[in-house]
Amino acid sequence: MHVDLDYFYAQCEENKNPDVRGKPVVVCVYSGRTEDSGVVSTSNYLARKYGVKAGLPIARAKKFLESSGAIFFPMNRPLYEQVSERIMEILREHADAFEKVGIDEAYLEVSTRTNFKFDLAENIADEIKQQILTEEQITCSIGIAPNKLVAKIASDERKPDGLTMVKPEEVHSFLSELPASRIPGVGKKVEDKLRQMQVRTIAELSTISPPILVETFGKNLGGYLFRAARGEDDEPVKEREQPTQISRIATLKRNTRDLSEMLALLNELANAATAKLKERSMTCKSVAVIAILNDLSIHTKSKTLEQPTADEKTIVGTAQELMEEFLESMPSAIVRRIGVKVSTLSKLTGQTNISSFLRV
Ligand code: DCP
Ligand code: CA
Ligand code: CA
Repeated sequence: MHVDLDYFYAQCEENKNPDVRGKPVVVCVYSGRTEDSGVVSTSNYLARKYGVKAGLPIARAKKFLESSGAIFFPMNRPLYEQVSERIMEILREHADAFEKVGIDEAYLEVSTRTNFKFDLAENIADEIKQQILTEEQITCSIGIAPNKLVAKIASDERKPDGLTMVKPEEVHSFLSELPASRIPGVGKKVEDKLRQMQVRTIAELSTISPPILVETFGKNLGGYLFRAARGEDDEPVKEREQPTQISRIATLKRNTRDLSEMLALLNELANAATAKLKERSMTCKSVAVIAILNDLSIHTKSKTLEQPTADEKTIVGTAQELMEEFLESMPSAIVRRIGVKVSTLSKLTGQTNISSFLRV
């Protein structure tokens, strides 16, 4: 099963700002250079009717939507991450194995719990849609198929609020009429090349011989296209482990034991580790610095924080403190490379429910 949330960022904004319902909604990534510079991140389906979609320059979107009453929002990533996190927890409960593949989509293995019965999978999909709608007021589209590839294509078939089931005996007919561009990974470039080969549909793609595909697209992509055109895919749904630590290491401009010479790089590394932490919606409870000396020996010094954090100031400040202590403790150390590591990680959201406490 592949689940993809509909016009996700824009739907989050609609829920947060109920007044905008019924109007075109556009979520923008402002670059900050001029008032309207930047691009559209996504838009609701009403705005799409005006031709406004991801990647369009904001100025053009404004033109397309002139006097439509459209509302423009700056991207509010933390909000979307929180909503996503809660929805992923719902999805996880319905799967034998669960693989999140982006902020708004995931694969669910449901073979065992349905005993390979597609009708039971359809019931699960209905339940999921209902539960996400009730708990988060978000609609999604779901594809059910014998493998990940076809499920992904199917989830895109009836958007928004779609449910498309493709049973094994239907894979061939389902795919054949679709444009080749519906195959994940077939972007503009591949599509152009295929068009030069008179290939528009997946059925047409399936008539191209493997040697020609490999010659045109290389071994990997060519082989993938050959199998994809036949709906073949045997990738398992992979549970992704949460990382237990995040570290960033770099080499100093020159060897030194002068903290002031290290500060700029140290701060940069601490900021980079913090950014990664935030990207994963996580907090850390320990911070460490790593020092690799001119004799290549490796030293670390760490500190446990009073409470979990993802705050730059705290992490940068702690890293500086630790490096200072390290240098004092090793009066002869000449440092070549430095690093910052954050560990004892936990999820920022979902922490308030009892089950996540019990899991620790
Ligand atoms: N996104 C983005 N820039 C892009 C594509 C996507 O910022 N070029 C963000 C905004 C989307 C989110 O990722 O809301 C999910 O991307 P999707 O491609 O799944 O698009 P939507 O969920 O917005 O729309 P759809 O209903 O077509 O799935
Ligand atoms: Ca989506
Ligand atoms: Ca998506």
